[in-house]
Amino acid sequence: MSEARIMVETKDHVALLRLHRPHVLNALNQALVKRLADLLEELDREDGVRAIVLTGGDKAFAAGADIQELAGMDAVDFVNRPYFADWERIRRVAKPIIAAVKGYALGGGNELAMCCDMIIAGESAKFGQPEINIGVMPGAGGTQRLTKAIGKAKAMELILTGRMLTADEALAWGLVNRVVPDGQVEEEALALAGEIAQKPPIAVRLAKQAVNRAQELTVEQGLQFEQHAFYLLFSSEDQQEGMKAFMEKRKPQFKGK
Ligand code: CO8
Repeated sequence: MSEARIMVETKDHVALLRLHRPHVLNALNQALVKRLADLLEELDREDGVRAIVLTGGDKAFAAGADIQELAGMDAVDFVNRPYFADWERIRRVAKPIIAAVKGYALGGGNELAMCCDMIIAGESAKFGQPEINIGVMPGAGGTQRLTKAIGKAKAMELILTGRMLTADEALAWGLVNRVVPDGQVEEEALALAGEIAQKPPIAVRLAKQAVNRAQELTVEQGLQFEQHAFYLLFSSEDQQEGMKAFMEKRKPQFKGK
């Protein structure tokens, strides 16, 4: 079996990516993260794809960075490779990505779920940043994204104790969009992606970017980004079609132009 196995299926404008390293609970080695970044960039360029679902296995979405691989690295390796470049590529994907999480989403696995735009959790899902237990700390965005998602006090508790959140706790703390029985996680995520895939693709992409700016910029800068993105949409055919269809009381036909 290839060390960087990810299955891809595309249907009705939605791509489903499935991480597959079950013997190590989908531990994220560099080859797997690179393959994921390659695939996401490819799908980002494909006109037929409008939304993406990322999932793992039944026991684990991903149990974190591959500790076997990490154990053999030193600080200079991280700089020279560079270890986090593929994570940056994932962060820049313009199309919406929904994580469908069953089982463990730990360390880099939770960070990967948080790189996605929404999270659908199965009842078995367990989220955490247990790096502290192996002598390190989150390195792929955990201290930043978890804090933005659930607030300082709760993020501090999870990161400093390494304890895991159940799916229901993750829902109550605002980390995930909804919790469904495990057997329905993929279906639910695909349905949400399918709903988004019906919307005008350029507006979806710009709206995703604008929401992400809310996490990164001042309100002043974020509002400026939003306004410019809003103006830009008035040069799209889909804006004309959307408004015309509303006035003609019919369903719009969006083309991504
Ligand atoms: N890396 C490598 N192998 C792993 C990992 C991992 N993260 N997690 C599980 N495995 C392997 C186990 O070694 C085991 O292999 P084997 O069968 O050969 O012994 C197999 O997967 C099954 O695991 P367990 O037998 O341990 O299964 P259990 O059901 O008993 O326990 C747990 C499941 C609780 C998930 C347990 O496996 C565990 O604690 N895993 C490690 C979780 C962890 O510490 N994650 C954080 C890693 S550090 C990190 O993510 C840093 C992030 C910053 C950089 C991000 C870059 C990707």
